Amino acid sequence: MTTASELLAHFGIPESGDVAVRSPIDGAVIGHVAYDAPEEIGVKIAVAERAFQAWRAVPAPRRGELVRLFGEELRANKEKLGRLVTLEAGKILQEGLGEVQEMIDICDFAVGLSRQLYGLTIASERPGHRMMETWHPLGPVAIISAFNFPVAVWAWNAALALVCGDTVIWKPSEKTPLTALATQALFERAVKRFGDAPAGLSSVVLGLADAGKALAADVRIPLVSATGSTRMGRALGPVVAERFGRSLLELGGNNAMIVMPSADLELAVRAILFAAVGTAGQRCTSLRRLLVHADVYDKLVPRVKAAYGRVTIGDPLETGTLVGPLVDKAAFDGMEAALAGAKSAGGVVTGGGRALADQYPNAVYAHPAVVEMPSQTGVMIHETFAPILYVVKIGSLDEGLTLQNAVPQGLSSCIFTRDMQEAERFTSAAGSDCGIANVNIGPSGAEIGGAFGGEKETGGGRESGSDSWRAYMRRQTATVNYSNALPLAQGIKFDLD
Ligand code: UN1
Repeated sequence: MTTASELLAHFGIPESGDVAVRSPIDGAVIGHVAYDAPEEIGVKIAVAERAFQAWRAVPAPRRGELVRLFGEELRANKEKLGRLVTLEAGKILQEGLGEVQEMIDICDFAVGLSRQLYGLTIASERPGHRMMETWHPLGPVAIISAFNFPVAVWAWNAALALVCGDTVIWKPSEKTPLTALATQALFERAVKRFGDAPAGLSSVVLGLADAGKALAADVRIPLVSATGSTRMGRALGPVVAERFGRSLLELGGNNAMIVMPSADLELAVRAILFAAVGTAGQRCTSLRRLLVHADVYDKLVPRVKAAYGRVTIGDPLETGTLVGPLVDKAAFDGMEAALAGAKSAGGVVTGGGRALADQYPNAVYAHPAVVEMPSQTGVMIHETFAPILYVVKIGSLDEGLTLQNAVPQGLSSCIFTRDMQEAERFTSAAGSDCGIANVNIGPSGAEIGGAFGGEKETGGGRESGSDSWRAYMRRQTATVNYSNALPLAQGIKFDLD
């Protein structure tokens, strides 16, 4: 069993600083860090700007080589970094390892991408002219990440940004600074092996909300990519917009599953369990609303409750544990408040409440809760970052779709059905309004190959796969005249005689 201090020593993180970092597993102090003062943040931005001047001139496939080396470091350290994720964020080890795998996958994706940053050539209306679209590096990118995916979401952004020729400045959640420092240490190992990379391609800024705000407000940072709550996005987005910066927001979700009569209920129960209680309900893609057709309601819901009853809650490092701790007491208080609200709206709660309080007096474990609601009201409209699954009975797919879309968030969604027409309707223009729409798969656990993100209060940003890389580059339309004349567009004549 590797301890936190052994892991910190392995990654070369000094145990100094005046801010204690506690593990959500048992509340024990697992390290100390120091927050950056405003002047230090300013220096890091200046260094990132200087590094960008050099990095943008390095051929993209060569930039990809650095990301390839970083992927190698991650492969070699998957177990150790995954364990540190579990210690610091509290997710079970399987999920900690999965998170590092997601980093490795996006590195592989980015290496391939480094030879595919394609632009278009466009037919010019003028003779002897060529028109083209070129994608250029953008500048330093600020990445603000959340506690629940303390390293993978940074990697989605950083791996792409680096092959695109940008530099990155990372402000991790104040709850998870150690995994950020460990990741940065692995990145620096890759830089060393790479040889001639400019200093300061990536840096970590530690601090509270003010540090994020300082990055959001700085004109030297053309893109701010922020993952977290809608509240956080509402505070940061206007700061970036005010200076005409670009923001890429991945905010709250309130993800639903529609279960239709033809569904494979066995599969549905397994998907519900992973999506609703996995990561203790602390994914932005966690399943929060289950919309079940009346024909199968009495078959499915008791099975879901029975499965909940068999879930092992406990130490996330132990094999067999499916539900680890909530990140802190505030998360538990939020869960209690939501359950009280649901009850007063007529909800019938199964589960909920604190677990293992005697064993872990300084940590917070919760029994996942299933809440049968008379209708989709009040608390269900809000995202509560905890393992609460609201269940509502529906009479038709139309009703299910209406309810699914009737929340302010628009991240992920899914349907369980074997009916091809229902599945196609769900993913059609008139179906789910979310950024992610799955058929016979839960709403969480997306692969890196697709664009990740959502609509409405989720913020509209897209990270990770597909053509998300374009957000990290500057588009330039260039027209070259190789003739001896100067024909004007739109046929305009503008001559002296
Ligand atoms: C998040 O919770 O912010 O699809 C990201 C998923 C993961 C990423 C979640 N691949 O659940």
